[in-house]
Amino acid sequence: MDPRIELLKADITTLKVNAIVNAANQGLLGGGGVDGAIHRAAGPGLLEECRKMGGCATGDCKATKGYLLPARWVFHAVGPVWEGGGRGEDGLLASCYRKALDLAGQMSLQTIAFPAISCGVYHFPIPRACAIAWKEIQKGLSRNPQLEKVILACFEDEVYEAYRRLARP
Ligand code: AR6
Repeated sequence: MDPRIELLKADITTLKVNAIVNAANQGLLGGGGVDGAIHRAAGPGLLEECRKMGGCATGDCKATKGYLLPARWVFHAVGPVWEGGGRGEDGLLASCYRKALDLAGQMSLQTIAFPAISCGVYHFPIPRACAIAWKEIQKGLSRNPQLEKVILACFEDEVYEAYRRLARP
């Protein structure tokens, strides 16, 4: 496993990294799950900035400041809703990770943390989502050598175990 990848059982809102990724929706106006937790921890400034963003397409990612979070930036990525796998879900999920990592590269960031995008309310099968994330992170790390750490914040044991299996040599 690339030593720059770290698996953590953690609430992503507590992490002191340059950017945390949010599993947002197209409206970017908050919601439940990790999105709700990020908005609560960041305070009202985040929603105010989000209102000016004009939403975000599925598979894309947009940056805001982190406000009261320990993280300086929030990258709002919109994962696909799982609809059985025949609607381009794999590619759209891969795109979220790719765009977030490349945005970190463009912004010269060193550390970024991801939740398991689409693995909650959007019902993407967890082992499949983790395999896609894993592959995109390896590729993103080789494209962006300034990245020093990518944290996979696992809120659920199932996500942590899926990554552990992928990390095994
Ligand atoms: N830290 C890290 N991971 C978390 C946290 C947390 N504080 N809270 C939940 N998770 P979800 P989605 C995990 O539902 O499936 C929202 O309403 C959670 O256990 O947050 O992409 C948005 O507004 C799961 O593994 O996101 C959208 O409408 C993962 O984060 C919609 O849900 C993602 O679960 C997006 O759905």
